[in-house]
Amino acid sequence: MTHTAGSLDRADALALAADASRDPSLDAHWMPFTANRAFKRAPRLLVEAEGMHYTAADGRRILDGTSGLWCVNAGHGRAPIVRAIQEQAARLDYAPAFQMGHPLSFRLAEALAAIAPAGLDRVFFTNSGSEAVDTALKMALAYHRARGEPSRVRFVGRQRGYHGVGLGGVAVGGIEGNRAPFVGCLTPHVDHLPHTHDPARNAFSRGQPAHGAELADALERIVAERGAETIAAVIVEPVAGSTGVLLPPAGYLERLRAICDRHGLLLIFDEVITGFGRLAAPFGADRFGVVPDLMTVAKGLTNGAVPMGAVLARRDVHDAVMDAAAPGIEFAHGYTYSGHPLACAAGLATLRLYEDEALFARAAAMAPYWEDAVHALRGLPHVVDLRALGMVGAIELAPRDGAPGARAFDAFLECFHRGLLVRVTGDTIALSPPLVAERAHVDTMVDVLGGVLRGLA
Ligand code: PXG
Repeated sequence: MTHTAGSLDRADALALAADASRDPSLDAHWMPFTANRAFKRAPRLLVEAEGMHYTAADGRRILDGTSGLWCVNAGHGRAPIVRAIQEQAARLDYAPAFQMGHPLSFRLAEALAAIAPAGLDRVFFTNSGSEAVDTALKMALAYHRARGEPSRVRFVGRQRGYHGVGLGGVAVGGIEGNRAPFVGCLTPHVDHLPHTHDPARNAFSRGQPAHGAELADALERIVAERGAETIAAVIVEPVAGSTGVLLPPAGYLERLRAICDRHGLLLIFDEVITGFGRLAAPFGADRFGVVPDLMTVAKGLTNGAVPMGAVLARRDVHDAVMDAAAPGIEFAHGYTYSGHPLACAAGLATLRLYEDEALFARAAAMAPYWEDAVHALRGLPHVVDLRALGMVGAIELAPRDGAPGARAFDAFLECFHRGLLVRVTGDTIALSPPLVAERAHVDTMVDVLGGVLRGLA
């Protein structure tokens, strides 16, 4: 076989890129939600993970205070999940998702329905939280259309909501920085509830904040202005995660549920972060005793080991769409990798592990210790609020003059330097350790954070 010079170059380049003995070039990978230029000047690379720890490229052990990105709820490198993925990859790598099937997706749907809040027992698989959100929005439209109310095309989201990065999720999301660049092409049919973060009344609350249930009444005003017959659904995170761990005021979610029921709106809970034990209950819906009509999940569904998301639908929402459809495909939606065999294998092993190790109950048992540990940071420099619920925590700092977010980002860098991984969003440091964390891990997190806060400009 003869080679042209071009293909020799190509072979050399491929060999070079794959050569694990050399540091990779960082140029080609355009990184997500990352300050690419700064990162590539001073990269932070992780190369291994086990249990509660990462190993950085320079060999340092890093305590994982964030379950990766809120997803590795059972801790890293769990053997039953690893084995399930390996075995599935060897047995059936891929099966077409449309008009064909394989047994594992049905098993996983059944397992999810078994642990989900009562009534949410129809499951649509996606590959991410963003896809789950866009799927749920489409389902809401399909449901109303099926029931003879095609005029219900509007959505209600909430300020400071994060629902991923699909155009639907960005439209209902409430982060201006994410919306503004795309605003011209987003659905104009969206209103936003006010967010519930009210440090003036609720700073340093323990558990759910006492003040703010009345903020749900903004939904009544939107309904009055737009007309109930134009609104399909309301979407909120039970606890807003990405924008700083904003807890729902006592009574707030109940009130949203009641207003939705009064006006025939579907209530969507985006449980991409709050699902799978994060709030010391299986789902936020269980924690708060409010059941939505549609629920989006991802992240902890597979312990982060294979990408996967899902929408759980109330049975009658599913049935309405099925019953109204002409023969053939009932819901014109789906992904090549919906219910991917590797993701299903990982999901089944993950749900089993949560059950075998009673990790949601473990989170509930650790939560009071966790809450005390987070609140022990009160009084340290710059701390203006502390929030904790289940195994989530937030440390809100006063912003530096003229440089919002800079103080918390410095804290993140310094924590990493001292061997602790945290997340920052704005001037809030967010924590969400794996549910297998021991008290000693919690103590280390608070010790490191205390030291970092004391040294911060
Ligand atoms: N909904 C919610 C509530 C989320 O938190 C998504 C949807 C989108 O999921 P995907 O899988 O498409 O990313 C999310 C994702 C952070 C952080 O540290 C949060 C997310 C993702 C990355 C970082 O705040 N949430």
